[in-house]
Amino acid sequence: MVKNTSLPDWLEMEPLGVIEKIELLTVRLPFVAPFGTSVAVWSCKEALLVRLEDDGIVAWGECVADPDPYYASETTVSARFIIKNFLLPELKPGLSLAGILGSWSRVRGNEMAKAALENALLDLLAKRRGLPLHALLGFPSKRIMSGISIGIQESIEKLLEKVTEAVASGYHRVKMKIQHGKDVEWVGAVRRRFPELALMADANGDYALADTGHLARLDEFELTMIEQPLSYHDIYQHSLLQARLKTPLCLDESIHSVDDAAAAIALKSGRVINIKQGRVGGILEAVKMARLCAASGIPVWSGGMDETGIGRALNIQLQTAPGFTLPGDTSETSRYFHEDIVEPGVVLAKDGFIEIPPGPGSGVEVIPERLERYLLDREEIV
Ligand code: OSB
Ligand code: MG
Repeated sequence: MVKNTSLPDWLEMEPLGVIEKIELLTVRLPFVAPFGTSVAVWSCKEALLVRLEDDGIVAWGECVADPDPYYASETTVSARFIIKNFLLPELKPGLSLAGILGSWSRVRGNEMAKAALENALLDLLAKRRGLPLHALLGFPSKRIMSGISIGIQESIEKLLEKVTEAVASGYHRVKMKIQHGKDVEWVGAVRRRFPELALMADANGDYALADTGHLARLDEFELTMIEQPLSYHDIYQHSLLQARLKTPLCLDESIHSVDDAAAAIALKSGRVINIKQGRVGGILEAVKMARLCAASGIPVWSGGMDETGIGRALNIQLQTAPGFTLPGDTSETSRYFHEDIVEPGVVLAKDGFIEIPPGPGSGVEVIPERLERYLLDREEIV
């Protein structure tokens, strides 16, 4: 029988038991600098958090949805509605995690809502055993490669400044956001200044197939990849574009499940996949996707959604899974926030790697006074 999850067998069978307390919280943390993309400019991170408490253990999940539907169709409010009304009612104490995930399969889409609650359940299961999440999943600890995603800048000079800083910090690759009017010339300027840099561009769906000739002008800059050049929900047209470009394409927005990844691989829609566990329905689906991609010769990396320290810690744990062979969008905490709600924050070693925190579960702890400072609302469900 094909297993339904990537969990070790013993964990797949074990009943979850009663969870004493379940809360949904919303936080809003100001960014150090606004983050611009072709679809939106965000000046703060507003996130829905799931907090579970049981037998003295506190576990957390973070929903990657924004308050707006500009990156994805889900929002903080839609995710809260789905979690409260359709996901939490399935948390029956006699069910194992695999059983709970199975019962959620009836809920179509809403991957970000599912991931948030799955994150918290995995954190709880790991903490009950005193294990870091990667160990619970059966993956040895390792040092994690780092990458940085630089938002759209006002000028090429400002962009070169940002890239210079990133290179000095030791990031293993730099991603720059592009959009119509800020693409070929801007990428060219960065490439001329940094001829050897592992550089990629992310368009967040700003182009159409009719722009093929224009996008082909990026080929001369030897980018490691171009991320989601075409529509947020397209897989097929990317295959037509990929056939015309030398540069590898990478899908982000349009991949929501292992089946989507399989379609993209079969169609040759790209040569790389950005796996955001929050976008694909959680860490277990992400692990399965990475495994399928590895078996198909498609390298993957962990994307980010400018998460608070909770989500970033989960993304770090995920990157111990087989298949994550490229640097992800996991950057230092100080680049996003003056103050984050967790400790320890993410800091790069001199060689640009990130160490996995040794603590149980996600490895980070929420600091109550800081949570309070950035809290918008807190609702006790159980
Ligand atoms: O397209 O990868 C993206 C942030 C928010 C929404 C979409 C994207 C991003 C990033 C930043 O590129 C990733 C990060 O630093 O967490
Ligand atoms: Mg992207």
